[in-house]
Amino acid sequence: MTDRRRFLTSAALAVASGGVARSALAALPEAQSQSSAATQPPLRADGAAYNPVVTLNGWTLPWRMNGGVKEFHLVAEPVVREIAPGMVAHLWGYNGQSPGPTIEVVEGDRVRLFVTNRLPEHTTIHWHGQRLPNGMDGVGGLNQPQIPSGKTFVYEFVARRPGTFMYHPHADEMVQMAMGMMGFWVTHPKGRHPHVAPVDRDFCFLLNAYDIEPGSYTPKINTMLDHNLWTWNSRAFPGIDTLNVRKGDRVRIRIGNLTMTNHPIHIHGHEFEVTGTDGGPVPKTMRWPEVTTDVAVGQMRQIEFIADEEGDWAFHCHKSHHTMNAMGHDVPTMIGVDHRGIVGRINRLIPDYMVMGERGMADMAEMEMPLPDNTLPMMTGQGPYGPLEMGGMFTVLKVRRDQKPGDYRDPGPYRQPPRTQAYEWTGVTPEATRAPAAQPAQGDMEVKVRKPGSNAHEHH
Ligand SMILES: [Cu+2]
Repeated sequence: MTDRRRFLTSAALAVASGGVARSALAALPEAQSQSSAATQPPLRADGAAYNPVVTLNGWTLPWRMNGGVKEFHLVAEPVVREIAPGMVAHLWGYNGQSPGPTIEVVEGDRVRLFVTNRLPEHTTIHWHGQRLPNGMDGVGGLNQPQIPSGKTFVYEFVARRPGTFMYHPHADEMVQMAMGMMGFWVTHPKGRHPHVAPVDRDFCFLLNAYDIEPGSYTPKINTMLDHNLWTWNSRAFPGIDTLNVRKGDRVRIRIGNLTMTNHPIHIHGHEFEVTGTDGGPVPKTMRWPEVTTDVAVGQMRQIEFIADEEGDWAFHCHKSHHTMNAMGHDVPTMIGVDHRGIVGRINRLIPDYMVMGERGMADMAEMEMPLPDNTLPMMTGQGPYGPLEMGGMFTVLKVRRDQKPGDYRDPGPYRQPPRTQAYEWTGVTPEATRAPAAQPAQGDMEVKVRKPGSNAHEHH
């Protein structure tokens, strides 16, 4: 499926021995590519003093050393990305994926990045948050000419500041970012840093969003806010991998937002501190506990906590529309509407009319609803106790006593110890005080019927 093992081997060799022929070093570094959307294990370089990051549903780009310079090769190109099982999107990205691979270096490293443009139009790369020479900042037209289709440009600078950064085009930005072009950059501190703690697990992902009509494959690039796919690293629940950690681990999660709205990221069962932004590490005296942090547009938030509560803990964006997939929008509220008797009459006009949401929307998650090709159900995912009724920006932090250090595999569902789970009350239920029931409107009734993928029909 992938040539990653070979890439890792050749990268490791290059890192270990510098054992690449002088003539080869005069050429471009091999452009390595990844075809799997599964989380790849961390890229451990020989002799590196840092604990490498793990990119959720992504990977880290191997490099080669050339005369003391770390060389990377990014290729901007059209890619096919699986958003979740059952749906693929035609996006633009880097080296086979959207987002592109994570670039991981150490403070003080001199970095040379070859950027080859295989898109049908020009592009550039802006290195969001970095201190660098003005001509390396990547704003097309302002700092450099755009990189034409088919050409390769070289960026070179020293990673001066430790921290978490992003990269993305600064050329036809609305289109290229709506198509999925973005990636992460992590600069580890050189030696011990007063505001950067060593951690046991270090995860990163980008918030992104797409508007892809059910049944189609390419995002609508002009959508500003009303996206129907809210994704982490171009994956929607249940396609987002879980964050698997050992009980007692210090966990760092780096979250960058390159969507066009803010995302309040929320964790269950633990409190965290924001230990860094794209402006750098936050001094310890300036941190406070949170369970939700808003990641505004163009921001990065780095959160840290001790994972000391065993279990399967939800981890998600707190905007409820962002934990839903396509088809959840534009549905009228039906709570309290009694459809009995009406469905039969409507069915004579519209044979496949279906009642949606007269008791709430939870039925949607269980319903065997026919979907158009290449789309995801609005509420989905199965847990050990039933449907999760989630989508979009949702995953699970799995904390386990017996997860081995460095093991990122999914340990499966958590089994609660006896008498530690909510249970049904089977004793006597006292009569509760109730508000008077709302009276349904009498007389004429207006019913609005909508089918997925069709225009609204109104019947009176
Ligand atoms: Cu959100």
